[in-house]
Amino acid sequence: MTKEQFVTELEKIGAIKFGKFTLKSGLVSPFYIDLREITSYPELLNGVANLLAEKIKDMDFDIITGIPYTALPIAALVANKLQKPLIYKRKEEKAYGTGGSIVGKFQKGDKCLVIDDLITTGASKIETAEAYEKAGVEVEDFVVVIDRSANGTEELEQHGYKLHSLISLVDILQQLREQELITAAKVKEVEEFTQSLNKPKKSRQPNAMTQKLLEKIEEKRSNLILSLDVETKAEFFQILEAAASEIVMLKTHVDILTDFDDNFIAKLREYAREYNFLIFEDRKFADIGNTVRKQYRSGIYHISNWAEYITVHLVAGAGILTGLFEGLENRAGFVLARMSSKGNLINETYTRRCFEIAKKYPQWVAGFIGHGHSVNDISRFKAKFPGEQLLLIPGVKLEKGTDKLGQQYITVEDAINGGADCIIVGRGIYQADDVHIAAKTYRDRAWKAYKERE
Ligand code: 5BU
Repeated sequence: MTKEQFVTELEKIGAIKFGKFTLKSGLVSPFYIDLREITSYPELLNGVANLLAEKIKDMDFDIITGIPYTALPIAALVANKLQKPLIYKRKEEKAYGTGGSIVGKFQKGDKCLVIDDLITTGASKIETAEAYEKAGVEVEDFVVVIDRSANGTEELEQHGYKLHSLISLVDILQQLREQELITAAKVKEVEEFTQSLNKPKKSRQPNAMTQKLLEKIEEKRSNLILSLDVETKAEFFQILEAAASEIVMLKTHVDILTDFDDNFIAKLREYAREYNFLIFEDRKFADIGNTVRKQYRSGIYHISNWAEYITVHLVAGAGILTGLFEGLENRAGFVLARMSSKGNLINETYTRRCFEIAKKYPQWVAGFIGHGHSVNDISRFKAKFPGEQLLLIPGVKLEKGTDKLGQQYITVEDAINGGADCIIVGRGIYQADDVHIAAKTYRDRAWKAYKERE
């Protein structure tokens, strides 16, 4: 089977499609490639394994792996054809039994060639390589069946890895165009889409973490932060599964969980990667610098390892920021400049002092948590921010109201029209009968108001 025949067959079985597809990342793509089902077509599977084997046969490696699930059967066949041993890494953490997460025999220092079906960005490949390297396996080369990436090659190169690809998206477009299976307009649309992913992102913000959230908002077209305040992992992931495609960031209160363990964090990060959202632990640090440093970086939760953002009370003074963030990269806080609960003790002087401190430490403050009783009240509050920090507003529901313990809710539209860059919603979503529909409703209403505000 030639590469061209392989592409023709892929198109025939619907593994390459053109249309409008909402990706897990929330982006809408004009094309979709999914090689999962080639296992149902022995000739295709064998054909691609032959093409890959031919491509890599002279490369220098001792063992082969495939990234589960899609690439694993392909890699098994390639390994067999070249008479090389195969290893693989479990996708899920093992709950019991012996041994680590790598299956198969290897020696420390073995050079492993990694096969994958596709590449979009290099991030997950780099993570795989790092996991193998931790176990003593060396990784240098990646081979993918289809390179549909914008800049995966460069990204891998920056980390010292080399990407080889069998077929590129450009090859596919060219061939299908020649066969008149797609229009010239479609080719252009696909090219523009991949180029838009590739655009160098200009930094408009002094704080890289403010910028990071802003970019994610635009990329995912969502300013919804879900506050997932439930007590068991099972419930947590069930709700997350239903809402993940709609949110830009997930807010946790990790200490609410009754069955927290390290697997929770691994799984949470996997979701964050797959569904393209950021992680925010609402820990509300409030002690002296020396203590918060330990609370943040140590203990059972090791929050600084996994939460990109945290919340911070400045009641103890500026030392808390140094204690938390000094020496760390890609971490920032949201300062509680106002709260949503009735009768809270924050007054205007306190809020102003928060802004003054944040002005001195722009590198550690991505934004503020705030609230207000009206659109104007919130707008006036935001106008006093010392820089371009973001405003996140909790206490948001579809209708105004309160709960029995003093929480005060404003509407999605009031929050956004007042200047919220993101809304934080908890019970409005996770207690809904249909979590997905609720999340989508909040997301759509917030996004509409946000775009109309521009
Ligand atoms: P709710 O279920 O939408 O009321 O949850 C709101 C979440 O936001 C919850 O996790 C609170 O701890 C968090 N929150 C808040 O409600 N009000 C505040 O002023 C701050 C945080 Br700060």
